[in-house]
Amino acid sequence: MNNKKIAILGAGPSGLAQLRAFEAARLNGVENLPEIVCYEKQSEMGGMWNYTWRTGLDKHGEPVHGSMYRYLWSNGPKECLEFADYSFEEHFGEPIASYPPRAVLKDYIIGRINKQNISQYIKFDCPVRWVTFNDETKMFTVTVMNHKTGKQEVNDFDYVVVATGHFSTPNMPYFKGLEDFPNRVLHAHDFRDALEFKNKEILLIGGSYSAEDIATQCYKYGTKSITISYRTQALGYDWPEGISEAPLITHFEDEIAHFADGTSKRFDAIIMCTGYLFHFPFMPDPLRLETNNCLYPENLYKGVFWQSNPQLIYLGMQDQYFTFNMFDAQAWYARDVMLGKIELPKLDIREKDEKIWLDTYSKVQTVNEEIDFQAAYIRELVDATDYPEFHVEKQGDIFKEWKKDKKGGIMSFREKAYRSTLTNNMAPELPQPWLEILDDSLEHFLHISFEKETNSIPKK
Ligand code: FAD
Ligand code: NA7
Repeated sequence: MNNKKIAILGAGPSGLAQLRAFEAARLNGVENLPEIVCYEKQSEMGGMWNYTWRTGLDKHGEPVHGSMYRYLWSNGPKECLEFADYSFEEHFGEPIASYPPRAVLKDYIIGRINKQNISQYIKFDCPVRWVTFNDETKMFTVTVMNHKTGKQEVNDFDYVVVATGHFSTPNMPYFKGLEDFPNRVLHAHDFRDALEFKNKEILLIGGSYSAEDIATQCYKYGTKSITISYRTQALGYDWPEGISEAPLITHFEDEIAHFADGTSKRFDAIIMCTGYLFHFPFMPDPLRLETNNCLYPENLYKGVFWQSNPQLIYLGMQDQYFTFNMFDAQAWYARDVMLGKIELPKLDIREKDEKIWLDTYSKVQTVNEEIDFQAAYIRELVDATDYPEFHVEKQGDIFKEWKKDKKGGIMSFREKAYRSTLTNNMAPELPQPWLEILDDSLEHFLHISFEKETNSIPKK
């Protein structure tokens, strides 16, 4: 051991990336690795991909982290989130379709971790309660509630890696008259099963990924009518009959919603698809990241190191085109800093670097420019470490195709197939139209994916 101690907060894809990065160093013969503890508030790893039927509070009375719903499918091509050190083909034995359901992606995330016995570092059922930094000892003190023992634990660390995600605490706006709306009002965070809304007329408020995904999913499972109310811009897809868009709500009167264009409609339920708050209740003000959902949060050098104290690292805090491979790129870079392989420059240089990125970001206007911006950010990180090459720019091109494919058919874009930038193999097409695949379990997905060619589910 090099006597350094590292606390990783959260065992979702970002926290697991950090654990995997250190494991990769160990397998490459790096000695004197630091002592690592990962605190996870849930009883399982996988973060957001760990589906839960619970809403509100969990079995320990902690806020439920999960925002994912039962029939969720990947909203972007899997070719753009593939781990560079563990391809989908390596995990499943054969190429699979480009848009897998939730359970398939979770299986893939966990597969990389299980192969290497990384879970030994994770302390489950341990929500982090409070973090402080001592300016004299230059150490953090982390207090966690260990629900397994029923006792609080307090430990000191040289580095703290915050990987607790930012799509969990609902942003819940108020609209006049809402308190008198007699039917169900919920946030996307608490949406679980589209069948709850079968034959109902529902209102979705918000104009981004959650709204479009919950709309298409509810349509798939038999919701009678879906109205999407947007604040800034309509999603503008060629919606099937039964889905429509309206400008923002002005007020509610009993069951009736009134919209800014003077129209009105009665609803059985309202789902707020209004995004999430960055919420770090365990962080004191001087260490707490405050940002909105954007591609380059302020006060982070290289998008990860807390400027005024780079012993504090935030992973995965960007809005995300790229996900798993971006978290890996960040984690490998952070690892090399913690191992002393990369030396951080002084504060003024770090701030200049951040300013250059923020200036570039301020000029970004189109979706394609956003994709290029995030790809360039990842490129810089990847080039500084031994994280394997994964052709992030080519993946950016796939994202640009994805945008076009969604415009071409919001109910069918998941039937498109792309080429892996790792294996160079083409994904097979989804064997049935997405709208017809109601069973999205891992078993069913693998069965319909492989039965044509092999008549069997391949061994993992
Ligand atoms: P998370 O996955 O949120 O994990 C954070 C972890 O930290 C959790 O395990 C949580 O329990 C733990 N934690 C939180 N607070 C504490 C605490 N105080 N103490 C200890 N542990 C704590 N991405 C895609 O690539 N494709 C998709 O199709 C996609 N769909 C999505 C759909 C929805 C509805 C949502 C909400 C997100 C979606 N995402 C998708 C983005 C998703 O957030 C990322 O894929 C990924 O899960 C982010 O990883 P993370 O580790 O940063 O955060
Ligand atoms: P996003 O992408 O952060 O979008 C939030 C949306 O909510 C956005 O369209 C906002 O409108 C809208 N919003 C926020 N506040 C309001 C109010 N007060 N009134 C009306 N509309 C509002 O969150 P999502 O949940 O869609 O997606 C987050 C992740 O989950 C994403 O990565 C997916 O993978 C799943 P705006 O455009 O700002 O006017």
